[in-house]
Amino acid sequence: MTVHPSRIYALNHIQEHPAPVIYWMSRDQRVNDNWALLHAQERALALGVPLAVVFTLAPAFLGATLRHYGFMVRGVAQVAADLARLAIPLILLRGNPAEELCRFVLGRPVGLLVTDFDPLRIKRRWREQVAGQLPVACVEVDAHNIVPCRVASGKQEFGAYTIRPKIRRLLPDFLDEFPSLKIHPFPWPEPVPPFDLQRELAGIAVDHAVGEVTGMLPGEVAAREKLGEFIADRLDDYNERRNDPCADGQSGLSPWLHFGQLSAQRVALEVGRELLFSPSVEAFLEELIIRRELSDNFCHYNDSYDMVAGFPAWGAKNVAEHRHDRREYLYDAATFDRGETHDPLWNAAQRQMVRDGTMHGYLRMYWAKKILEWSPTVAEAMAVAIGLNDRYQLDGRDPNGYAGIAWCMGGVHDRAWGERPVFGKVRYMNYNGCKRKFDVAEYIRRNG
Ligand code: FAD
Ligand code: FO1
Repeated sequence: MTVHPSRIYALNHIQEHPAPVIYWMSRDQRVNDNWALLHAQERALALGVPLAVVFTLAPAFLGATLRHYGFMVRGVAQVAADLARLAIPLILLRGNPAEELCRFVLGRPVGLLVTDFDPLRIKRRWREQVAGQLPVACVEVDAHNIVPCRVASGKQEFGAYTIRPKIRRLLPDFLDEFPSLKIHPFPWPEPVPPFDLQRELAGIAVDHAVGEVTGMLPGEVAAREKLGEFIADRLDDYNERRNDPCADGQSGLSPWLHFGQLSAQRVALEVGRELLFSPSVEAFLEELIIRRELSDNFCHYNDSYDMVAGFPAWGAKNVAEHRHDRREYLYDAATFDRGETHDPLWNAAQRQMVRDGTMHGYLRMYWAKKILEWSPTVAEAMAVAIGLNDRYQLDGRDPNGYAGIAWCMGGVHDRAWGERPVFGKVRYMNYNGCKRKFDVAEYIRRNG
């Protein structure tokens, strides 16, 4: 057994049987370092049956635009080519994923369906529909977290300080090297049309108003190059430079991690290999492992992860007590979207996101907290922040985003601070605080 048994979670009570195995790839869109694919092949070899990967191309997934589908589909095209070299076909289905997958599986013998873990509501619904409708063994494998989300904790954690000891204790059991995939000896029993990238890009019915980004090449190869460059040139100074939006101090890996084109476990293995533990390595692994896996914990155990209802009790009380506070400035979604507030720093951050599909992590906090301050209600602020984040950020529609925005607006994973208008006890950030942290004028000059 190469895949740790506690990564595997049965989605129904049907036993696998000797018939072809399917890996329904969704969150972890990669061939290498993918526990779900490794498990699917391990079972297919044990059963002596063919193996195929199915990717269901959903229309307008959570409002995603051409920016996101372009990056994703180019990555899936590389997955198809890499799988072909292993004699494993990639079968592309278009339309409603759960419906199209059920239709596909019901039309042919399948002995086991494997899928990957994703705490988002929409994914849970897809999995429930598929596992409930199919007379086939369905299992989920957590290939996204180093310590599987369901294993790290059985409940919503209060914050990094409560999940950190649980994850740290379990890391030695899970942070191990990946075995290699084998060339699959049992051919898929029917012809599979080759993946036609241009056809798929042209065929996507999606909002073209947000165009593809330049400078970030999709796919596993580009992800590993980005990782190598970060480790070689920038990891050393991560601790000093990561909160300076004018310095290229963060890794920039989030788009590849979001689409699963890069495994966080691979990142941790390579970082751990290269350098003795330094403050920068510690700080980076805290974000990559603790903060990222805390976000999955939040979305998995809190079904209101993108709503005010998802706030902790003190956060909700805070909202109620300050709902009538006078807002000095009020903007609607369109004004925020155009980056036309009174604050040049906020506008510059918004424009960086619209243009580049990314925003520096420190400014994401300031950006969201100002939307809270300049919106009529917290509920509207949440909707605006999530809407803009998921429309423009290449790494949007991710548990990290929902947890990040809930942290900014409702104190999720944070503590209470001194009371003030509108924010109440939620941590406050302001322009002068930014000026103390970095060269605001320079950032505005570059992005304004
Ligand atoms: P690095 O600093 O190099 O960190 C490496 C990796 O660690 C990141 O790629 C990410 O996977 C993880 N990580 C880093 N910071 C955090 C964090 N605060 N919470 C969870 N994981 C983290 N991240 C997204 O992936 N998608 C989003 O849509 C998103 N929206 C956010 C919105 C707000 C309001 C806030 C405050 C944060 C948001 N984040 C989001 C989290 C974080 O800002 C980004 O993951 C990070 O800036 C990405 O840049 P990087 O890869 O260079 O990060
Ligand atoms: N997952 C799929 O299985 N099919 C899709 O068509 C799909 C589109 C998509 C577009 C943008 C985006 O950010 C994510 C998308 N995902 C899709 C889901 C993604 O793989 C992740 O699982 C979640 O977004 C993060 O949990």
